[in-house]
Amino acid sequence: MVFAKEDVDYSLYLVTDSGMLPEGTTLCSQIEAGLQNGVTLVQIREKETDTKLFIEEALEVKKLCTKYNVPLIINDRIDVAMAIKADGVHVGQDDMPIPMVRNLVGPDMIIGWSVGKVSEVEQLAKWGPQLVDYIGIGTLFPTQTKKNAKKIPMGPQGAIEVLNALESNNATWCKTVGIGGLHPDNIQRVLYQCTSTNGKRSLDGISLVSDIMASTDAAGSTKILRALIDDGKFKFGNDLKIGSYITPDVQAIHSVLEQVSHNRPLIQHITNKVHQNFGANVTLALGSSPIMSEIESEVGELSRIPNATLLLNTGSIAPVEMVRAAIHAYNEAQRPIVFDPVGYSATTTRKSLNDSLLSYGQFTCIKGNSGEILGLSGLNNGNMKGVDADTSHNDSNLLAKATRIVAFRFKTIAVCTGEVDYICDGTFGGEFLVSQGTQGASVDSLTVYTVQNGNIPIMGDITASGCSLGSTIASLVGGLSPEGSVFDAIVSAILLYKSAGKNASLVCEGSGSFHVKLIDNLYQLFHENEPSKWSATLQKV
Ligand code: 3NM
Ligand code: MG
Repeated sequence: MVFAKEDVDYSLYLVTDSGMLPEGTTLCSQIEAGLQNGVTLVQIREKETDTKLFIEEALEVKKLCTKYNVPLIINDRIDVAMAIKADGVHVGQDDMPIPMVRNLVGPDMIIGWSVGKVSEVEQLAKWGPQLVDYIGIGTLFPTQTKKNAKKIPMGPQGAIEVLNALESNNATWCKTVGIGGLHPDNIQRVLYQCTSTNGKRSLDGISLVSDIMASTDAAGSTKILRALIDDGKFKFGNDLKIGSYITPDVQAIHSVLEQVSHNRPLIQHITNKVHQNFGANVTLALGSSPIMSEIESEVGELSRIPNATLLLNTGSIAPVEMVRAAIHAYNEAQRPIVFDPVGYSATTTRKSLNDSLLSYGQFTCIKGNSGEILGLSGLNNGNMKGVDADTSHNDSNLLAKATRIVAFRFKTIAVCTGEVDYICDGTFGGEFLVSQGTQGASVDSLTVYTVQNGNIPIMGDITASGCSLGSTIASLVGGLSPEGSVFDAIVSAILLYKSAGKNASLVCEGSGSFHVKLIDNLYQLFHENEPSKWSATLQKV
């Protein structure tokens, strides 16, 4: 036993599989490439290897690990781990029960356990600090690596529930790594999103197989992973400043509109049929270019156009593969995505569709009506009739709380719309710290702002008025220059929309002309750019 348990670095944990080695490489050459470039922990996981060969290989790997001062863990084979004096063992839910493992290996060996459920966390907490040292939380995303996988991918939401369970059961000693389908395109957002709600912990690292083991350039692949973990920042929005936490003043709003006029962003709408025409006109009124594209093969090109922004509204959903490709492309291009989970929790179909899309990316802004935000927050699951805004949700404390929860959970700027709109920035500037959560800043510590302009009931008498606030937010966020503040842009969009809505309601003759007047007023307020004259007001809750 070389390693004191508290000195183990879980940040980049390589699990082996000699079944996927590229030609010209060996188990040891791939592991050494990893060790030379930032792997901090190694697990030999060889399901098909006979015992004698397993031991020979394990001894070779042990030499390498010793050379690079990295602990070695053996999967499942407690006998092998003891025989070669490995630093630890890793067992799954269907392997030997943990108390028996501890009896066999003694107090000093590291024991890891594969965990996917809250009940398993409760169990390890009952056992106390002497038994499980760390858990592999998975399966996070679909993976080809684990044959006959029994577990359904849990996404970041599932990992957060496990982290919360560790905190609520006081299992403070237990370290965590995420596993399953982790690759350079998702590890930063996983590390960023997966924090406990009390702000005290995030994953201690990521664990993966194929990204290194199956790589034709294991050294290069490891370097990329290492840099992403150490970077500590999920970059999206092309260096747009996220989370200024500053209440925008008239000057800031004026500047947002100027930037949009100058940059003329392209707003790709993937949206419901009812909203398409209205949303395109709203976008044009705000000096931006709409493109209503649902073509999978062009999302990459579109996302790389300067100031491209995606509005994703799930009211009538495009093919799921197409939508995922779009989320991936805009995240990859570091361009903003505004997500509108239409009818979230109105039906189980919509809930699972939205949940699945939410697990596939990072969103700059999540905007929903009170029913949707309450559903997303988990505060009133399923209590929603249809997709329209439900005006019965008017408990302001509850809505502010739901908005905070959504902002924190998705590390996004959450907007809850209704007679009063609630806005909360849960982005923490896009930064993450392995192990440290949000450095103690909890969901309750987030500031909520409201935008009000009295009741405008006629807003509810036209279709897609909520969806078009999404278009407005997307235009103002998308039009920012690199030094612009996303939070300011979102607040500006809501103030603009509510002011235009009020003006339109005062001069219209009914819902038909309200529709037209709303576009007129958005156009006029945007082009005259005198936010001091706007009637909507912003307040801190
Ligand atoms: N355990 P890759 S998923 C070994 O869910 C293993 O417990 C899992 O491989 C779990 O990084 C997994 O190639 C395979 O996706 C991870
Ligand atoms: Mg096992």
